[in-house]
Amino acid sequence: MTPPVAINDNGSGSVSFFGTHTPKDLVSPGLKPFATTDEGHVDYTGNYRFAPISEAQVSRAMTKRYFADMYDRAISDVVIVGAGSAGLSCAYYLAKNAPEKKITIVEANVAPGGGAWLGGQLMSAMVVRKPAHEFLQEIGVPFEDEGGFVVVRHAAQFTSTLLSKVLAFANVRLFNATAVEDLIVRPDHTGRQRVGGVVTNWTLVSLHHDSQSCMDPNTITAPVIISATGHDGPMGAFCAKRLVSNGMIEKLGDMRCLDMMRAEPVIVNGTREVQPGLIMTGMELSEHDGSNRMGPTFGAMMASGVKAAHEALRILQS
Ligand code: 48N
Repeated sequence: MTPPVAINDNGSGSVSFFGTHTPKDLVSPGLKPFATTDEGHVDYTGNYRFAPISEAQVSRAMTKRYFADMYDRAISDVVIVGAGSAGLSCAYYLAKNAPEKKITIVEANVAPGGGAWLGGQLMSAMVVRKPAHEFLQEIGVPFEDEGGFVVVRHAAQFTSTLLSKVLAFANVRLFNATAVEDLIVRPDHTGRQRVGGVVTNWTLVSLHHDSQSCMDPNTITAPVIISATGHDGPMGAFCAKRLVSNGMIEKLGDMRCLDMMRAEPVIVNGTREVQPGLIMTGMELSEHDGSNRMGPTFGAMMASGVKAAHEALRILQS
């Protein structure tokens, strides 16, 4: 890509911008670009102007990057399915501790974050039991200390902070509005069925397979898949359910009733490779194993996500 060059209005009315010449009728001759006053401040008195651009430049800026990412991430090191609190906590720990690994997150919603934008019952405060609050300290989210637990004043502050940290890692790519609609499963060298990747499509396509035929998907292969698809929503517990329909497990354990004290340690300690190549984390695990839900406390999601990252590193290094 042509390196950005300084804006230079050479008086001819044509401004060379990022190495391409913009038609001079787009830039009034003699006007300072970016509406700067003589003192160098931005002029908001009605003279505000943007540097010129063409529609093609915008489309190419988007498509070049998106499809280059799709091409590059067709083979990833780790695919994380679901960008909720467990999936994002996992992505953070993995990206930070394995910067050489290509980590690809696939999130069905347009907005990543899953159930962590709010606390419980659409109330904004987020409760995190100790010692999981150490993850909040790690990513720099302030909280109020209540003794055995802490409270983040608005769950969106946790989710947006974590998202921004995850997306800042150079080895992370996020494909949101993109659904995993199947798994890639094939025999490994021992003949055992191994999960070796995911099958994806834009979510709007995945939700409309019944209205159109032959909307074939895309694939991403990777030695490790981490499923964090939660327990609810239009595609909740997707991979757990697919293991059943693919005959790899007999049936779902089905999430049990709420028991806050018991649920969180069970989810964290139970985070593991549930099938060769497939690690499960967060609330999807309660559907797979038949363990209790914990309700509106989120420490187990963070700790389970971090444990899933440890499991992934173990597999990648074995
Ligand atoms: O937030 P969730 O749903 O899942 P977790 O496990 O990260 O966090 C769960 C947590 O929010 C709770 O449920 C709390 C603790 N409550 C417990 C309780 O007892 O009620 O995130 C899952 C993400 C969502 O963003 C989905 O859109 C996404 O996964 N997703 C998918 N993305 C891509 N492909 C799919 N097939 C898919 N299915 C779900």
